[in-house]
Amino acid sequence: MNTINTIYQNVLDGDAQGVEAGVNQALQEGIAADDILQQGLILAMDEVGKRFETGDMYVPEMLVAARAMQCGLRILKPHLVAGGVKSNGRVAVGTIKGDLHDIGKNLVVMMFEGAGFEVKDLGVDVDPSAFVKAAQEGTQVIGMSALLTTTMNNMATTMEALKAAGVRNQVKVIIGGAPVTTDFAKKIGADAFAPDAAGAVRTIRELLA
Ligand code: B1M
Repeated sequence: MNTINTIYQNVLDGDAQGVEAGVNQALQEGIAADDILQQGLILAMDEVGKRFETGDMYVPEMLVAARAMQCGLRILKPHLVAGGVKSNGRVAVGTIKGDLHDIGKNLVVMMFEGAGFEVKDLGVDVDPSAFVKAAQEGTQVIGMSALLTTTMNNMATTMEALKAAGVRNQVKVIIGGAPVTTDFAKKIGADAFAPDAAGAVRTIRELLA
């Protein structure tokens, strides 16, 4: 089994130490950090999702797999974040109210930092008022992440809160997460949707240009 496959398998098994060892070994072998991320860690989480859907995996195993993935991400972070020196803009990112999924949001935060943005990570289960506060404090871009069809509508609630507070026109809003689409972004009046973390960086550069 090659090192990427070992990492993939260790995420599925929830073997955090195995994932750390695999990621370190892959880096030593000169495998690009982005390949380790996409082909090892992210692919494994996709498989975890599929197994959850078919009832072959349950929430506790999903959580253990997610923790193992996060251990790998921590090692990859300095390799993905290519030392941005000057700030390209101020961004506040959070997972929407009611939603605790943070792996994708953390990746987006990392990529923004790597692209030289000053990032305020608002965490998970973020109340609309916290996004409003970030806008009032001068952030230029609000980033919202949602992984659940039951929570994505809280993005619309947050858009309303930004409007009600009179700060909607001071910020650009970008949204993402598995159930979110360009059409949904248009529907709720967000400025953009990005399908992944790299796309999110490209998109906010365009929005701020
Ligand atoms: Co949950 N979960 N989960 N879960 N979980 C999903 C999302 C699900 C699709 C699984 C499934 O059924 N196949 C399903 C949602 C179904 C639906 O809504 N239609 C689901 C469910 C049902 C649930 C619970 C309700 C389960 C339960 O309790 N019965 C529960 C909800 C808890 C809550 O949030 N209130 C729950 C809980 C959990 C865990 C806690 C166990 C764990 C999360 C741990 C954590 O995040 N710290 C977990 C996990 C791990 C998953 C899956 C397996 C993996 C998610 C993930 O991290 N993917 C997931 C299935 C799946 O997605 N395949 C699933 C990897 C990550 C890199 O991808 O987050 O999509 P993602 O981010 C991507 C893009 O979407 C994008 O960039 C990233 C990649 O570059 N992106 C953005 C994300 N945010 C962005 C923001 C942007 C731009 C791009 O701009 C700001």
